[in-house]
Amino acid sequence: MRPLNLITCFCCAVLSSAALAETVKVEMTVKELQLKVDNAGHMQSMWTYGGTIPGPLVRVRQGDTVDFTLHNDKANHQSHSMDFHAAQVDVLDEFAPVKPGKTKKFKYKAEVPGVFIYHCGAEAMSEHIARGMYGVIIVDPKGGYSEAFPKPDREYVLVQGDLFEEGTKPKDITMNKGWKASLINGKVFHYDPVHDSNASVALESKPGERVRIYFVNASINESAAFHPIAGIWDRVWDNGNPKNVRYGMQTVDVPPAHGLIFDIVSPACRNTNNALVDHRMKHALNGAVTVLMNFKDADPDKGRNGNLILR
Ligand SMILES: [Cu+2]
Repeated sequence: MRPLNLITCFCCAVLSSAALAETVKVEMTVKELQLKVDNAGHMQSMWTYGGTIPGPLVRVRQGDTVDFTLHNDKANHQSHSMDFHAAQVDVLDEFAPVKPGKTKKFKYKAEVPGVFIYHCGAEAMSEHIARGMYGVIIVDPKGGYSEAFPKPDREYVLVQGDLFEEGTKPKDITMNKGWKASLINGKVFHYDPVHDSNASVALESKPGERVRIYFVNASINESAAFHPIAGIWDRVWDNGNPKNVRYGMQTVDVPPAHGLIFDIVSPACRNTNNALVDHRMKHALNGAVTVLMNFKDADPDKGRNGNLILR
């Protein structure tokens, strides 16, 4: 697979320049494999783009053309597909399923800015998504940053998904039977050392920094009520589009297969912590809590230099 830093590295420069639209090559290989789904290392049979949940972050600028290739590894047992929510194409053509051992290519122009999910649409779609076949594409606005859409100090991607009991039948998954936990970037309580002593990673920033969260809900049936405990969302952009701004929000519902941008600015005068939660308690207390630590010695590399998804 093409190293993803090739896809993500140029965009910081792009936002501040008047660069012409480019063609961005994106290549992914579907892998069906055993994956760690929590911080203790429990494995479960998952299906993935490129071997991780979520799949690789794709980042382009509004107006760019995405030149996409999907390989379905010949070791796989299932047909798979790619549905980019940032694309305006033909569901029966570009998004058609690809058999094991086959490859599919298509191109599209990313014309609408925002944060979009991509996911598998092969039958049964609920099972393919619930097993981890999703990721994020950020389409940065061609107008770049402005007073209305300020440059953040740090950026993180959080994708919430489902975890079902191993072996749950597709028709039960569709009806949410066998649901057992929420995943954040592929793991239960991934960034929450408060609820999970095995968690070793949290989001970090310095006091007073503007932290931008690209939040995508990949749960198959239920919305996520996204709230920053001990904070208030400074601004929220629906679908991540700079035109869709709201100020001073506490809890914002994110429906399945949708994405929003959330900015939070911590008090500049002291160290603080936030818990970024899905305030639906059954989700929060089963995995959907992310700790954001705001302190003077925050890691300068976290949330920067293409390091948006902490693995
Ligand atoms: Cu699939």
